[in-house]
Amino acid sequence: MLKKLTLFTLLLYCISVNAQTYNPSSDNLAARETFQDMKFGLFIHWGIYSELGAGEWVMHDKNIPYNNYKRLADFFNPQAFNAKEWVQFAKRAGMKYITITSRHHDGFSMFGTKASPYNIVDATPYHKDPLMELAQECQKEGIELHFYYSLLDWGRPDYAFGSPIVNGVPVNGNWDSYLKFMKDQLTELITKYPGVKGIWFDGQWERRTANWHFDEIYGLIHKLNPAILIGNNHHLAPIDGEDFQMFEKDLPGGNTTGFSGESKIGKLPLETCETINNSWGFNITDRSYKSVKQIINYLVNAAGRDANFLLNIGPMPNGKIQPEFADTLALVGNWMQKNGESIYGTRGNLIVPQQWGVVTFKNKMLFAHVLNTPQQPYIFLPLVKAKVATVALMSGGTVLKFKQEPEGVFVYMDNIKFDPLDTIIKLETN
Ligand code: FHN
Repeated sequence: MLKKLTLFTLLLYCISVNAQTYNPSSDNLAARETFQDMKFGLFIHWGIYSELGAGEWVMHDKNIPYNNYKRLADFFNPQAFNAKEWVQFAKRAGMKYITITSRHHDGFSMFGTKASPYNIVDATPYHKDPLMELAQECQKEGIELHFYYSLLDWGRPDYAFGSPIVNGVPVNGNWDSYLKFMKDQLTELITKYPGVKGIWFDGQWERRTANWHFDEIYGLIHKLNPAILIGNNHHLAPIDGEDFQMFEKDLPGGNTTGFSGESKIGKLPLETCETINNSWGFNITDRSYKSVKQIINYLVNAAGRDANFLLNIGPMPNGKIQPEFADTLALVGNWMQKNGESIYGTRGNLIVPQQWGVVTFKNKMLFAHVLNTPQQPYIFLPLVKAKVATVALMSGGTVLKFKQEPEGVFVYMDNIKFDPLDTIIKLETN
């Protein structure tokens, strides 16, 4: 009997260890709301790889040996970097937060760190910490700062890239040493840099079967600052300890790029990231610039699905942002200035995306974003329960005819001049 009881207690213990153990603090829950309100952020991939103008995977793709690649640090000297200009660039575009690579898969730290000499302050002629300048400037200008942090490292011997994994541990290298290194760096990023609000992990997918000790890593972050939002680009459903869920190059629910095959939409705030051309890091031959219309379309579609949009640029190695990006984003910013009411602070997923577009809402106001010409002379919003009082075009205020039925609302679109970017209709409910 005693033996049975002990086994039962052990079983209960195992269940409780594996069950949800993370209880987000009230500050963390408030930070999630703020995060969802912001809707539009700037993703920045910038590192010594930018010098080669061939994207952030260049070391891997061109098979550059680590010791040769490391030479890039000797002449990384971004004299034209100006944190003020980057923050103003984001603000001008209508973005409310910045997520920047603190360390990418090449393992080079773009911040001053005591955990490795392979960092921008100690290993380059620049000798300054751009992330500190950015953090201070973001704080001054009311822009949230999040750090991208790579779990994968192509060069560190303790990571031992390519090592087989047995029983959750890489056979080669020194897993404990690597985990400690990451914890030391994360501690620096969270305690030294003012106003950091989020950590964006990436690279778990390289070692799917390894035990990453996320319970310890997430636990440490939340111990240092319970309000920090943790997200992990593992392309799976969120795991215990995470605060938001991200999607790469696809709207939540989509899988055009093959990243999200196993991803299930969870209950956390959502974010989707996409590139302004086809590259994350600076790519000198990539001219596939997305148009203003494509960017607005993606942003609106993300908001309608209740997700933030994190739009990526890869600044040049001198620290400047190429003019093509600046021109496009200034126009996106103009649009946001005019139409931001229908995006910022709204939530989505009120109704499923329709052929004509999506709906966002805030308090008693619904915003129908007509992105595609409707197939009928009206749009239909299924299952709107609240009583609709007025319906009007957001731009100009023209009042529109509508009919509310138990199955939803019909808004008549006769004689409407459609806006090729987005025709926004405001429905005020009681
Ligand atoms: O390999 C990275 C890639 O370089 C880039 O950082 C993107 C951003 O979402 N994430 C990884 C691919 O999933």
